[in-house]
Amino acid sequence: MALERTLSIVKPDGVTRNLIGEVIRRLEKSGLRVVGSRMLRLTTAQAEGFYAVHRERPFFRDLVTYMTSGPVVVQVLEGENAVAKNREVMGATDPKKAAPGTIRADLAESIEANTVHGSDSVENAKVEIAYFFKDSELCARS
Ligand code: 3AN
Repeated sequence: MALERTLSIVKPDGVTRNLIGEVIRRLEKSGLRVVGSRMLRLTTAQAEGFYAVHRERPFFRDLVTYMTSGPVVVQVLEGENAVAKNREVMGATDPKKAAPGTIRADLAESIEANTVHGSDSVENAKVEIAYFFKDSELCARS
């Protein structure tokens, strides 16, 4: 098993509904460790840059509007197979299709307001972590 890092975001619906602690509780319970964390309100340019791979998708503008609608918590998680583990705890993008007991099945409001983001590969995790954090802002805990 590989020690990995991944980027997690508590999205505006999660922050607005006071679910930051509940999300982190579930992630920590799975064995993942928080090694960096910050709250911020994304600018339109930051949200567009972060979701640039979705630029041509029909939901892109709505997604940017939603992600800038309130504060988010960006955090870096570390652990064995952290990328896959985080996505397992999150559940599928569409909460209707997410497995019971996952964050999205239990807490998400819709496919857009789906409470959390998690990197989908080790390569993308590196890019996404660097988008928000300098190395010096992360505290290794392994
Ligand atoms: P995930 O966050 O599960 O990796 P992606 O990367 O395919 O999913 O999509 C990024 C974000 O775009 C999702 N978290 C969701 O907020 C939004 N999104 C994805 N698909 C749709 C859709 N069909 N309609 C509306 N929003 C969507």
